[in-house]
Amino acid sequence: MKLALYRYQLPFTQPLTFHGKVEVAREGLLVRVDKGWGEIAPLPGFSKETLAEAQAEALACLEQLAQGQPIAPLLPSVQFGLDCAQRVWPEQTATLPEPYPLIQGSPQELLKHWKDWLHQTPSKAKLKVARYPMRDELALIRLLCDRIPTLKLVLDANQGWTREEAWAFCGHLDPNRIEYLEDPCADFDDIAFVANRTGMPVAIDELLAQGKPWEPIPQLRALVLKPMLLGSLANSEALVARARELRLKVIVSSCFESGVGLGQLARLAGEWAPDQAPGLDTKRWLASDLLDTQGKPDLSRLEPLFHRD
Ligand code: OSB
Ligand code: MG
Repeated sequence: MKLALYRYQLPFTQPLTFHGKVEVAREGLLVRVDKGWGEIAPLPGFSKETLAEAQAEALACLEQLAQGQPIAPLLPSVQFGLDCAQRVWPEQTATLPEPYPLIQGSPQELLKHWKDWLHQTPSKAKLKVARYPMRDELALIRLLCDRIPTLKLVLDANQGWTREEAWAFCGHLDPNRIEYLEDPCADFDDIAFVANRTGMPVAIDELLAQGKPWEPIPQLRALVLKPMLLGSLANSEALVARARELRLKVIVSSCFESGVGLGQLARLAGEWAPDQAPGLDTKRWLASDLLDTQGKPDLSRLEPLFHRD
């Protein structure tokens, strides 16, 4: 059995902030099991494990596989990467809707340059909120909604507000122009309170990765699934099944993976949510990729850590 582990580093096109941590490059691992590849890339600020911890566990798993032993990794990114590498992937059938644009930048910059982002007038675009003064963020949202009457916004607060702040913010918005607001607060009780008082459609993302409790409420529109944070594919699939039961949308979302992980996330989205545009526009923020012209990982861009033929 061919086994290998590689490390990569891909610069961002500009520094990005993840829960207050500024990062200039994405670092992660690619794992190979026979002909299968997987990506193991904990996201600083979002994953509970560090890359060093993931690397140590991935190496231990490969040693066990090399000896013909079964593996049971505990870290979500390692579970995800090894599950992908060992998965039997079905033929790709669905053609997915185009990923919606992921807009980043300060309201000041975006108030000037929003046209650069939205010249192709997508039906949906995602904007981060709870980062700058509320007045500035609201002014930007108002401008975008005024200028592009067909646009619906996905807002993501990344759990950045208290109940009162979220309530105040949502009170200034027209819920009809918001596709949904992701993670306004850290706890579901607060999210439910705000959704109920303001009629704002909401979605949960980080709450799922944190394993916190939630329940269906009328304003809950979507489960946003980040498989890199959720771990085993079985864990993500259980959430897909729950979403179907509750008639919630499923949005497969990335954690700034390389082309290897993004390709697999697109295929998972094709299986789990073929009618939903996935959240894979993170690609735009990576200055280069790991894939060669045939779409295979280019070994010259990878640092080998483990190899067994
Ligand atoms: O805020 O949902 C987020 C990527 C990495 C970490 C956090 C987030 C994201 C994304 C991915 O927004 C893109 C998307 O979901 O549209
Ligand atoms: Mg989110």
